[in-house]
Amino acid sequence: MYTQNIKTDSLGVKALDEMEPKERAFQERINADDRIEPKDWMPEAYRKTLIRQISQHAHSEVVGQLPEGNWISRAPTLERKAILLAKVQDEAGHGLYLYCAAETLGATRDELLEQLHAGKAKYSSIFNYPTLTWADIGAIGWLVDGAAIMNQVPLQRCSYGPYSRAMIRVCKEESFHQRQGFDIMMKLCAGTKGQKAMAQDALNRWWWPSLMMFGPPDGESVHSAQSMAWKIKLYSNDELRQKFVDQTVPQADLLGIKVPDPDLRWNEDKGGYDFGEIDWDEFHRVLKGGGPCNRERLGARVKAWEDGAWFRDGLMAHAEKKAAAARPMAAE
Ligand code: BYC
Repeated sequence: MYTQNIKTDSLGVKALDEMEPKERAFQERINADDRIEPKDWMPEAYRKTLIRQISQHAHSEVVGQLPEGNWISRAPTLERKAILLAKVQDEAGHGLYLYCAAETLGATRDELLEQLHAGKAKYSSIFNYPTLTWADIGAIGWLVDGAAIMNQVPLQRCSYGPYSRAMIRVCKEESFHQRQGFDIMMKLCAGTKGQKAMAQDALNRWWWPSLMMFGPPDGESVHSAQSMAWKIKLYSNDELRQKFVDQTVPQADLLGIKVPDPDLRWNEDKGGYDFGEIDWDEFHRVLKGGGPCNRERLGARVKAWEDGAWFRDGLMAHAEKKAAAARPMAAE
């Protein structure tokens, strides 16, 4: 058990010399960049933090299929349709790897999905915004997948083995996704005046929600200090957000469209962009279920689960039949 009056650093993380031997040995492995594997001893809070983050990540991948799925039947060409179909299918695969990674920590898929369907588990705020035009599919690939990569590349080196390995494949696929999004934006920006205006409108609507994907500012991020000490997170929310802005603004310049932020300017001293205040009230509203599409997204997932009951039942019945056939016949 933890002792009272534990010595912590300024961010509230327990110091090594205050830890019990098991926990200290664990932290020393983390400090030495060792990977933690499912059967290794781990503090209960580490396990819980990972289940929370990995399952939220898995839910985000699955719910993330919905805004883009909306455009599969309306993609402008057969080629765009095939590419979008493959991308949306990739997201289902990402959800699968991530649910499997969460299962290695002792959570069951049913209980994780139950939390999502009951509205208790979060998924990324970004997927509660509507996809109104084809340009939104470009903006999602460019900005949303771009932000996802910025966040997930470091996760390939996180301390939990199954999560870090899942991220390697996910990041490869996300890179392709980002390119397809940027390609859509390039085509639109090189097109008619109306097409370029559509691209600008999509950037206007997706820019700020994309910055919110990185989570609350560091000062308000309740999990960051401990998650960084455990090397679940290798960079803070604000650090990754800054990297994303610095990477993305020149891409908007190349496209010839304007980031919707009057306060955006290059800061020579810090070697990065200064940018305007994010509307954190909007972020919290979306997290609490008050975004434009929260009800629709959750409703679609619950319906998919209910509609799939016959299929799950069929699989179980088939598995039971096979298992029964494999059992030695009872002596008569
Ligand atoms: N949306 O202490 P903090 C994708 C929550 S998939 C909703 O900073 P943490 C893609 C946070 O969960 C994108 N909730 O938390 C898919 C916490 O709430 P709880 C998903 C958010 O965990 C398909 C509270 O706010 N990526 O890109 O240290 C197609 C306090 O925050 C958000 C991942 O999941 C948000 N934006 O840091 C295309 C990556 N931000 O749990 C693309 C893995 C914060 O205490 N996750 N919250 O109730 C992470 O890296 C971290 O969990 C976060 C948050 C940076 C997101």
